[in-house]
Amino acid sequence: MKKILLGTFLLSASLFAANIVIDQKNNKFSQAEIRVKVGDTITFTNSDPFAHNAYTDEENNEFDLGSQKPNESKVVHVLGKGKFLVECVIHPDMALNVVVVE
Ligand SMILES: [Cu+2]
Repeated sequence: MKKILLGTFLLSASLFAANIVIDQKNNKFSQAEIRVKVGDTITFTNSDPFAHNAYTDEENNEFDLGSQKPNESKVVHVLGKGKFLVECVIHPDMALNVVVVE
């Protein structure tokens, strides 16, 4: 019985994983800070008519989306707890703080 309950719980947890959409528009990320959970996904969509990028060096969630063309979306999986800064290598003023709450 315990095993069945645990299985149900894990299935429910994955069903509740959220996807947060962040636009890259007017040389900004559409939000300055987001709160997410491990297992959530973040979709970065370039809504500008020129290339953007998104990356972080934070060791638990390291990623680099490379060059994103206009209208291109790329998805990142939140892998670890903590707090990190996402930047655009092309536009150093672009910043998104990500707080992983659990
Ligand atoms: Cu950019």
